[in-house]
Amino acid sequence: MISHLNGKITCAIIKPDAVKKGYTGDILYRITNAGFHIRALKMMELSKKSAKKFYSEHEKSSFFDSLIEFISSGPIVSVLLEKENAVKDFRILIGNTNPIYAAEGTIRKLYASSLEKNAIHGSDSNKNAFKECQFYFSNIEIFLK
Ligand code: 3AN
Repeated sequence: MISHLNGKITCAIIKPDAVKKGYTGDILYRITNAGFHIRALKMMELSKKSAKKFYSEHEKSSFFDSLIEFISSGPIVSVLLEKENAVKDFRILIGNTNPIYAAEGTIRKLYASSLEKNAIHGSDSNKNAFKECQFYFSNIEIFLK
């Protein structure tokens, strides 16, 4: 069981824009330097079908089609991270969804190019963290013994 990790894990995705620009190593360094432990990691490409499933909560948004196109446009790196207060601390580390409003030193301020192509994803709640980690790492129990 992984319930002992409730509140201590989050799911990060380094998005196609950042992977294409070669920022993966720098971003992972910033994440681990901020005290997050990498418990699982993989580089992959999302099919449109999987992308739609992952972003299903946005399916009524005007930007949905474009978001699906973008997130499935090239390799991504999905990462299962562990830390106390993982979700909240990771959202602080990555910064505002729109890099224009992201604080100095945040990952989106440093590496994102636009509101859509914003370099990195971080879960927004503990519930979604588990859901998203399971989406990318179906064998999650192996990593989180
Ligand atoms: P966050 O990723 O900060 O939780 P969400 O969940 O509101 O932000 O949005 C999911 C993703 O959808 C964002 N990371 C971004 O890539 C994209 N997105 C959000 N709002 C817009 C928008 N107004 N126009 C285009 N893309 C957007």
